[in-house]
Amino acid sequence: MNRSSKPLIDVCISPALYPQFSPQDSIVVVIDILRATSSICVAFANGASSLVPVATIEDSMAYKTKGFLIGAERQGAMLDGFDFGNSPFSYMDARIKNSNIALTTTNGTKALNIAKNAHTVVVGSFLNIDVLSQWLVKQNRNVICLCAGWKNSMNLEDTLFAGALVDALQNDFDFSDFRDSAIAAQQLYSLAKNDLYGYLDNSSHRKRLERLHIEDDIHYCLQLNKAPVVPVLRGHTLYAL
Ligand code: 3SL
Repeated sequence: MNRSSKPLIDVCISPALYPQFSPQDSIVVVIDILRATSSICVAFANGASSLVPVATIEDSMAYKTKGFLIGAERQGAMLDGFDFGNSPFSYMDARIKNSNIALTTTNGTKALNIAKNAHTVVVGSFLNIDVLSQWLVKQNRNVICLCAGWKNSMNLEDTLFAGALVDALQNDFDFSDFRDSAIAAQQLYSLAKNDLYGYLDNSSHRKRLERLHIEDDIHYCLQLNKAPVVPVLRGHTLYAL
């Protein structure tokens, strides 16, 4: 970014589109509302020391011998042999305080890994929206919201959060430019904001999670400011700012 110009905000609605972006001088906010980035915020709000987002089940398992707590989700479910799956409630466990965690999920940890080439990578969710937007305002740097989606498809809940963040930043942040995807996300959020849960009624991810009977997780992840921390990626590891 030219330092004399105003920052801009952009939204990448699917990891498949991320190669089109130039994140080297930007802050990338990685978003996986259901449920990876929501659960990561909960882990740090409950005192986790660090969390390594890893790509594979084997990578996560390998951290067990290093004294880490390990988490793994595939098809929405926790896997045998792991301490946690991907429910935000499991990251409220007493073991979380001062722990080091390795986590692999279908889309969220993958998005965190592909964002590594950015200037800065942070984790976004409705659970940390105010503290995150206040921190972003202070950085005065271009922002890219990277929606994890589902296996490279766009999904509603991640784009809605990107729209909520655009909305929050618009009030305080002296943006020169909102890219079309940011405008679209913000308009989607304005349609949904009075009833996020109802708006997502027909969404593919809510339907996918229905068989797991985790409606409480979905309700939890759509609340504002329940986990007011900003997880930031340093090297391969997330820490709370
Ligand atoms: O894909 C992911 O990273 C998960 O958040 C998906 S799920 O909510 O556990 O189904």
